[in-house]
Amino acid sequence: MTLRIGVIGTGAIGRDHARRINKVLQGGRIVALSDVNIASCEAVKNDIAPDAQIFTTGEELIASPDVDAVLVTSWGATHEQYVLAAIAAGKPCFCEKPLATTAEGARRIVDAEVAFGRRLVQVGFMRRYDAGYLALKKIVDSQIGAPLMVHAAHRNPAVPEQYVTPMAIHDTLIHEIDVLRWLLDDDYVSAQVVFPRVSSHSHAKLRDPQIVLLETKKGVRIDVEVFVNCRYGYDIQCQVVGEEGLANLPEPLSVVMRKDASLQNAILTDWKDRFIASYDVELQDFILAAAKGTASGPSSWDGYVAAITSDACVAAQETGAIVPIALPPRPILY
Ligand code: NAI
Ligand code: ISE
Repeated sequence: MTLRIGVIGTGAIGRDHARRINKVLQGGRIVALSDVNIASCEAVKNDIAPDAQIFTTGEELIASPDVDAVLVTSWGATHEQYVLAAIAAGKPCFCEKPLATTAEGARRIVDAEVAFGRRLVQVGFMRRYDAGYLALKKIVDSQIGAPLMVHAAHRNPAVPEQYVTPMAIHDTLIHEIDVLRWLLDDDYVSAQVVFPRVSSHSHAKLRDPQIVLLETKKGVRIDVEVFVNCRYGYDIQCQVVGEEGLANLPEPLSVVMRKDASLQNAILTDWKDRFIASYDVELQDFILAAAKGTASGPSSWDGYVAAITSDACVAAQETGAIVPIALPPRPILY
């Protein structure tokens, strides 16, 4: 059986996910598209999904009897309404990060899924599927003793003009928020944000770079540098220091060249290339689970915890204080 998939939001990542479903992965086909910008739907239909029907609204796409499962890849603030509609229709739903832009919104999704009684939602935290992070986790779980500290960095070469200070948390750091709690099998108890000197490549509404300090229940101390105008490339670093040794996230494969009296290897510049294989694996996982009427991988609960942590980090940005993070009890569905 081929899973009939509808995509809501056909911008950068919606288009890329549609491409991988129709041209790379097995078991799924894009049959429906929706976007407030109809021209972007038409472009995806022409280039990638010729047999897709275009719907005026995401809700109509979700309700269509021709759609078995939904990808929500529109702007973050619109995710909640579509994920709730997919749950109400009983259809599996892959939602890009963030699950919702507030913790209250993410909680409404958790409550709706719990009331439905079966997992339907996978959140697009693709790093859990990344070969490098999986290899790092294996070492952290078995080789370096109890983790004590994590030093991480999330660097983008540049960001659009509309990217402002809180986005460093809910658009960018949110990947570390999720992947580090998965890597350490732990939860956060507090957050603090400190600001170094501002880069001259930033602008008035963006304090860049930032250093986010997180503490976990087990007492691990984490520092994450978020630097979104670093210029030199798209660079994701993660080092876990344990009682018996330390482990680094592997660098992406790159040829080392000796030339003109220098030693060089290229650094990627785009998240699409850095995590290309992880996006493939996460969506293949979604298709397999959705064909059975359910979802696996990062859950609504993970999206909710990320939203709570994200809110605490934004409060920490605004106040300069150490902000406590408290999680409600986890429903047994998760
Ligand atoms: P984008 O701006 O390129 O595309 C978003 C699309 O959503 C646009 O075509 C826009 O017209 C459409 N849209 C906005 N409101 C809508 C609505 N109410 N209904 C239907 N369509 C609507 O943005 P991009 O970069 O593709 O990001 C989309 C989502 O994916 C964001 O939540 C972002 O955080 C996430 N993302 C995740 C990445 C990852 O590494 N997992 C990487 C990049 C983005
Ligand atoms: C973007 O939305 C992503 O999710 C990328 O993975 C991240 O590196 C970037 O900072 C975000 O803007």
